[in-house]
Amino acid sequence: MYGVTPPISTALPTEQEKKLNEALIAELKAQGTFESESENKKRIAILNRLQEMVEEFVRTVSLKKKMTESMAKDAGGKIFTFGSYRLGVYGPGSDIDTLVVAPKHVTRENFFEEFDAILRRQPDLEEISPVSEAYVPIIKTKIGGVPIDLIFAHLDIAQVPITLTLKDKNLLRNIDERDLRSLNGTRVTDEILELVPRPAVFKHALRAIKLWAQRRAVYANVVGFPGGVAWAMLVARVCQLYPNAVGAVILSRFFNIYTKWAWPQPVFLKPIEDGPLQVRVWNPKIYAGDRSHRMPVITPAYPSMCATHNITMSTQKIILDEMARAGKIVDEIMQNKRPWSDFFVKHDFFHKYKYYLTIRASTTGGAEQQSLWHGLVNSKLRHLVTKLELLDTIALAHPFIKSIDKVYYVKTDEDAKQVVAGNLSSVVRTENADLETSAKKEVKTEDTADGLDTKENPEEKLIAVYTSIFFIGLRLEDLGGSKQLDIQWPCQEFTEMCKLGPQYNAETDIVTIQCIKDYNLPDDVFDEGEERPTKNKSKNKK
Ligand code: 3AT
Ligand code: MN
Ligand code: MN
Repeated sequence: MYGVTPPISTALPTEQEKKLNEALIAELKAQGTFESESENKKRIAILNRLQEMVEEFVRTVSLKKKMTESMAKDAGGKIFTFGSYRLGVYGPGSDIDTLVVAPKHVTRENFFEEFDAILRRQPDLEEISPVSEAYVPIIKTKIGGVPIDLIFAHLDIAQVPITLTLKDKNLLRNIDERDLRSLNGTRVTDEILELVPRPAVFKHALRAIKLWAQRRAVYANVVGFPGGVAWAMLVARVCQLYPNAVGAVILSRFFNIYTKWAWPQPVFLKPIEDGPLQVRVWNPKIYAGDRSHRMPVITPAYPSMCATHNITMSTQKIILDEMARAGKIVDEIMQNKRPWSDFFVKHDFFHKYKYYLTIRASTTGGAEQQSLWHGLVNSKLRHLVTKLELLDTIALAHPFIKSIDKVYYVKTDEDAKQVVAGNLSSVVRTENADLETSAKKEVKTEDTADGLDTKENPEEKLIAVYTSIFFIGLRLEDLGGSKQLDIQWPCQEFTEMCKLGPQYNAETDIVTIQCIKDYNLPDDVFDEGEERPTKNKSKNKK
């Protein structure tokens, strides 16, 4: 038996179900979610190289610490993966999330010095950006065209043999919190894969759920929707309940189960385990915070945590509405009345509401600062949502999962102030800002060494103003037109909260909030040829 209850059905798939499943996989391929065989091979080759680099790293550090050559070699070192690569649901744009595990005597400082140096010696290194002070310290790189996230943990053991697994929770003894956090991703994904009856079925179903959730804009842990790990566990639980079903059947059961689920009853993949550490394990009987989780989905590896603690009243409602909608569509697909492509149709967020809050985070501090400032404001959005939910004028506050990121070039400080205030008339040039990579171009290619100074360009004298706009759709309570919408208090609290973040720079950063009507949404949120909301149509909305 897989999971905490017996299966609901052990039925084998019918011919009809097998056909529908093949159609589903064909649609996933047509949608471009799979990677080509040659790209796949490239990832495997890079992982093999990373394993060799880690062995070299551990050996070098060991020798520096006066170990003999043979002891240094036996010290070992091993890479593990987590994230979408480990779960087998990665696509052409995915990174490889990699954990480097080393023995006790190899430290995190060694990782950011010695291992960083080994990476920089790779001839096909394209980008590298170490962030040693992060909550989970990380080196973000790109090697041979493949983005790779590298995190580090050292264990309280003298050797890390290639046969080591991270299953044993006693390995968590005598390590610090950063090690613990770094190990968690791999330990959780490894367990999920062990707890599903047929990993191949799980991967197809999860690939479909992931694409659906992204298209419907309900995939984003930071703003209050399930993230990759939570969606994976939700799919895994359904796989446990239907151990012999194919992916298409898992999907149809998925929506049926979770729209009827008795939330806040938690979703578990196995009973919660106790362990050897003084750390908090999810437990609503003890912790009031855990009792407030609306749709708890609990990670299986010790120490168990809730992967969905960010879900709010509004996002829960949105998730359940989307699930109900998807359930109807999948039912009709299963009856051969519709194609799978209907299931993956894009969201209609920018057509759904009459009022939208636009939250504009700007900086004159450059791309790197905007990357930090954007991240900070983004991480506080769900708090704005919960504050809005408290108002009796607001029925629902719907955060959108993406922002519009631009960089505006202007001539003077005064013009920059205008842009920050939303007046774009003095803008000389506009670009889309790629915050993921623009800050991370710390590369050592041949042309950067002398290239930077030779690029004398009159445009370099312009001032860059980075601006990200976040959106929250508002559904108002029907109060018979008696009450005015007053959102001043939540907005003020929110901006103050943003300014308390350590990433905020009072000299360069600003956040402003506006409430606009749907027909005033910026053009950028609509696809080419997409019909815009108009004043007339707006009247009929709430
Ligand atoms: P992609 O296919 O890479 O887009 P993914 O699910 O692998 O999807 P990520 O690479 O962003 O997504 O994240 C992989 C895991 O890393 C998920 C989560 O456990 C962890 N993670 C990601 N971002 C953070 C973060 N800011 N802080 C802590 N952990 C994170
Ligand atoms: Mn990833
Ligand atoms: Mn990643």
